[in-house]
Parts: sequence; C-alpha cells; structure tokens
Amino acid sequence: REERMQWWRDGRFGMFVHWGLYSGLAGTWDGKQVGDRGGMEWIQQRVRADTDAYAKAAIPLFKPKPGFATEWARLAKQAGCRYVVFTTKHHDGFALHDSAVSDYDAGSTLGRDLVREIVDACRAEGLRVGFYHSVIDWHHDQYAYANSQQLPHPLKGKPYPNGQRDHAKYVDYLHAQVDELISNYGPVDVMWWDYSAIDYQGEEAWDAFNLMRKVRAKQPGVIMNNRLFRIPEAGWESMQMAGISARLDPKYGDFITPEQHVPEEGMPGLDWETCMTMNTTWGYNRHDDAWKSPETLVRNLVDIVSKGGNYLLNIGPTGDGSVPQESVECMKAIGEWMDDNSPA
Ligand code: FUL
Repeated sequence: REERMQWWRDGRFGMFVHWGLYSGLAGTWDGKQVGDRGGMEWIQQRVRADTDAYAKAAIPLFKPKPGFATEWARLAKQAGCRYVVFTTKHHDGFALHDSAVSDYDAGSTLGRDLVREIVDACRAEGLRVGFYHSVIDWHHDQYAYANSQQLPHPLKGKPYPNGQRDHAKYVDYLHAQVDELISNYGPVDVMWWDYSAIDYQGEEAWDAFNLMRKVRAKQPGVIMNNRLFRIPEAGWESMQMAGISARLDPKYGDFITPEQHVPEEGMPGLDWETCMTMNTTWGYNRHDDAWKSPETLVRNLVDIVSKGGNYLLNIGPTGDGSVPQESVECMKAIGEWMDDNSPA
C-alpha cells in the first residue's frame, strides 16, 4: 500500500472533471433557469425529471468538440496537476465510454468513446488518470430509487421505494461496467467511487468488497477512495464535516474525501484529499457566477498541502467540452504561482 500511494502523496494536486449530459443543459430546464447555486450535475433530480425526459432534453445538447480532451489535459498540466479524475458515469447513469452492457452511453449515442479520448489525452501529457464512477444510477431500470424522494437520502423507504426491483441485476451491471473500465484503458491510477447513502451502502448495496477485489486484481497499482461505505470506520463524516478526526480502516479504501472543506487540523496519519469546486457547482451551470478568486485557490492549495492532504480541484466543462474561461484563468494562475514557487 505504501508503494502504490507514493505518486499520489507526492503529487498533491489533481484536476477533477464533472462532465456528462447535465453539462449541455447548463442549469436550464424547459427554457427556465433552474438555479444559480449548487450541484447542477443533479439537475435531473432538481427538476424531478424521469430518465427518459432527461435524456431526450440533454442528449442533443451534449456535443463534444474534437480535441476537447487535449485542452483539458494541457490545462491540468499547465496548472501543475499530476493527475486528472473525471466522471466516467455520474448519478444520471450516462456512461462516457463505449459500453457493451448499456446503450445509455457515449458509444451508442455519439459513436464515440469519450473515456478513451480523455485517457489518451491525459497520458500524452504525462498525467495519471482516475475514474470517478457513480454507484448511484438514476437510469438503470433495476436500480432502487424514487424520483419523488427527498434529498439527500434518495433511498429513504428502501428497499424498493419505486416498485419491486431486482437489485442483483443492477449490481451485475455496475460490476460489468466497472470491469470494462478497468480492462480496456490501460492502467487506472485512481478509482473514485461516489457514493453510499446512510442505509444503502457497502456490501449490501454494491457487493463492495468483491467490487474492490476485482478492481485490484486487474489494476494492482490502483488506489481507491472510501465512498462505497458510509460508516465511521471508513471516515465517512469527514466528507461533510470540517475539523473532525477521522478513521479509515484500509479495507474500506485508501484515502478519505472531504468535500468542499479543509479539515482544520488535517488528518494526521491518514491519506486525505479535499475535492472542491471553483464556483458552487460540479457540473456546468451557466448561471453560477460565484467564482472563487485565484488567490483563494492558491491559499487552499497551500493550506491543504501544509496539512498533509491533496487538493482535487474541479472544472465543469460545457456540453461541447470547453472549459469555462473563469476556470481556465484560475488554473493558469495556480500554474504561475507554482512556477514562481518551485525550486529551480
Ligand atoms: C457528491 C456528488 O453527489 C456530487 O454530485 C459530486 O460528484 C461530488 C464530488 O460528490 O457526492
């Protein structure tokens, strides 16, 4: 474990990318602005759309331009990132690779394998690559989920709030797609799982230990986060609360993932990575103008690194894969700061 963590501990700074069907919708539904704050990768939920209505509206707006991935990879490189973690599938269920087990994917709808394009572009810049993969899936017909449920516990009223489901079928599907991802794209450096509900997690929900075992069998060097589990032993509270002292039994993952905050005292003795947005959304929202300044982002980076953590800073490209200008400027400013402050 020490050995496989080394590049990541040394790397310190990574670029997160949230990109999928929601990116094209850009925070607008049915001609109306959905909101100017919060995670717009959840737009399907926010407007309570079913997967068909969502797909119908979003697919025509998701039009990746040629070479988009090279732009991302160069930006990450220029900013001083050592790795890129991107959404292979978010909660909406749309997969960016060419999947044999689904037609809700880039292969079937666009005739492209966007995971391959992104992986190739990152490797060309010498960056390590991680897959964010959602275990939540609002598309799969055997996934137990109800659109009318209150956030943030989509599975309240489980086991089958939306009618009897054969959950084992969803688990097979999840494992099959993950197998494609770990088999067909060369070395995968990080598996970034996302995420488990309080009463729906781990073994019961995802056959999680098996899933982790299968990934490790094909990718011996991979490191994985802790989000298949939502228990104290897996450092769960650290996701939402600042300043708590977390635990992480390595059987639940290699690192802890505080979201949108920096633990006050760091997490002594543990591997942790703060993931953060540059405005308030992960997936692109053209109405969100709450951008952090480059100074704030540099200060966060310094703060995190001085406390022994990693910083995974998010960009939310638009439906054609362009990076918002504000994000480009922030990333470049961080890169300049790095250049000015690294040993010659
Ligand atoms: C959360 C997700 O629900 C958000 O949409 C985002 O992906 C964030 C990094 O993790 O749990």
